[in-house]
Amino acid sequence: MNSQSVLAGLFSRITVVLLFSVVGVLLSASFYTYLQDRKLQSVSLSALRMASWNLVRLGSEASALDRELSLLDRGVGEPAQVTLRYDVLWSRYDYLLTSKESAPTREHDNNAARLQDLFTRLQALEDPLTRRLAGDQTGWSDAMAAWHRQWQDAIQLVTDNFVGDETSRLMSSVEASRDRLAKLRILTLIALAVVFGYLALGMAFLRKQSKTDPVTGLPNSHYLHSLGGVDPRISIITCAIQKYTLVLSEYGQEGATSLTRAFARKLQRELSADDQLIQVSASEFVILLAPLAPEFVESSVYQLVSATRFDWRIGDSVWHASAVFGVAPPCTGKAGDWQIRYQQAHRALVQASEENQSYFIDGEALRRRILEERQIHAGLLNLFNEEPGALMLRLVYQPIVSAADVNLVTGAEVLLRCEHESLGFIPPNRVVELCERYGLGEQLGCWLFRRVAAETRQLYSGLRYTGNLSINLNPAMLSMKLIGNVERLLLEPGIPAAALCMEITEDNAALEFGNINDVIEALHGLGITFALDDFGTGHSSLEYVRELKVDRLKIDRCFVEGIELDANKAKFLASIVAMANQAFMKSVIEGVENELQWQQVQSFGDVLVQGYYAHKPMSFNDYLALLLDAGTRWPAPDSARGNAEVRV
Ligand code: G
Ligand code: MN
Repeated sequence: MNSQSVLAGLFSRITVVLLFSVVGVLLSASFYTYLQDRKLQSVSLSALRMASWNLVRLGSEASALDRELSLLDRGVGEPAQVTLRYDVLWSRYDYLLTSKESAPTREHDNNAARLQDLFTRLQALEDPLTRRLAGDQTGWSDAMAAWHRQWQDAIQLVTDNFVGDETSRLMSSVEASRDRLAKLRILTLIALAVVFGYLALGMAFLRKQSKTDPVTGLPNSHYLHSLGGVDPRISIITCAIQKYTLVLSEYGQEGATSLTRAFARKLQRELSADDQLIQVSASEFVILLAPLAPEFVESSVYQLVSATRFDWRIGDSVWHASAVFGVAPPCTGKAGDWQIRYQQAHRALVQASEENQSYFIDGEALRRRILEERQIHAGLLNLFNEEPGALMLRLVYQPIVSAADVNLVTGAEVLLRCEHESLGFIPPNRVVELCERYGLGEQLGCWLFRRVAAETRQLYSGLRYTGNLSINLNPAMLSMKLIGNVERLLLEPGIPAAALCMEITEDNAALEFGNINDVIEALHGLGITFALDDFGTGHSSLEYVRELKVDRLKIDRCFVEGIELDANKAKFLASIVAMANQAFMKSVIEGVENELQWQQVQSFGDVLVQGYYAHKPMSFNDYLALLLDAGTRWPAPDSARGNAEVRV
């Protein structure tokens, strides 16, 4: 953590700006020096060009004039040649003093003044020369002497510009400039090397940063994806914090972050130094569990499950934190791709959380179950879309009789039977639970309503039967939409409301009592009754009995078991019936399987009985045949309501 903050300081905005400014200054300085050097070089070059051309011309032209003047002086010269040479030299001075190209020559040292002086002296020669050419000798020897001096000065000017101090000074300043430039280049190179190193360090830092979670400092998903492989003997465990989004919505980002930290700490405490904890998202971790004998994997996972089940305090409130785990155990056979094992761990986690388990370990059985579930799901979709499919659902009816008379059939409970082409019979609870999980609960309920109406309407229209139809409601049905569904799918096709009894369980009523009672009341208004199913198997049964406005209590068969052998058990069942009576609820005793139990139940008075002793669940045709049997009695049509026998 400390080295991280040092690194963070190293890559702060100020450091970056400072470093780049230094490099910027160095670069501009060397660019400036380069320009200076160019200028210096160009100056020296033009100076040299001047010396080697214009001044060379000046020297030779002056010498040519001197030659002609000497001949003239000896009386053999040709006047035309003298005049020509004089004019040429005259033009040369004029050119050097006025032309643009000669500017560098003039600007060098005091060339301009020296040239001007020489030009004036040449002009002064014009008069004596004109006179000499006309044959007049006066003042000629003075003029020649002046010319010799002048010629000498001209040669000196040429010489001064050729070699000597001037040129070497020029050269040494070029050298010095080159030297400065070389030093600056080295400095710039060093600075660039520093920047390069800095950038390399920065990149390494960024790479490390990108593989670390900023909240927990744990390796993150980038790290996970960068893994080339995972030893097949290592167990891959995925872990998800439960209801994380709820924490986020209740306590905000800060609260959620502190929960993530708490989880990371709990997990870390459970793991050894050889295990690896990776955080793949705010609420998900991956654990690479060091090689372990397969039989110990489950206990390790169990430890992780219990370690991550804790009361997390935030502000004044307490959150019951927990996590779900999915495990890919050590690979025993041929080592496959670790990514596939990671996926399997993930699938186990999803399955565990869907089935409300705290963990699942991937294996043949789990994979088969997931596959089966997919097949059932596909079958359900076909069924609800009225397409041909591999899953068949049908209804069976289990008659409910009066304890006073086993032949008095007061109604029947509609039960679901499921069969799959390749999977065979499937427990209806599994199908119901699967429908709930896949969001098909309401569709299943509607399918069931339609089917019940199609099969049983003839009982109520043709036979004028008044017995009950008890229908199990799955949780998704239990909403205000139920009223419309019941009206449209059951009442409109011709099932009398008074015949309908909706069974709800404690599990699916584990919502707001108020909301459920609203639904119950609305259906009560139509004349439909309700039963609390599987009474006694849940956790808060009595509260449900008190709170829910149900008409019947279906006492679970676990209370019937053994009543024929144990008087206390019988008394206990009797007291439940008494309690139901007190609450104005009719009791339906489930699971009466034999004669002795039947006799016991009969002694409880006015109760209904549903069990194998009276009837097993049967097809609709068998149920119809039973009702039509001479020995069977039904509740009388005119006494359907208020009759103690059939209180619906
Ligand atoms: O929980 P609910 O009452 O909806 O479910 C009734 C289930 O109990 C049906 O699946 C039915 O087959 C079963 N069942 C009905 N009567 C008996 C019985 O006497 N003994 C046993 N073991 N099961 C029964
Ligand atoms: Mn039931």
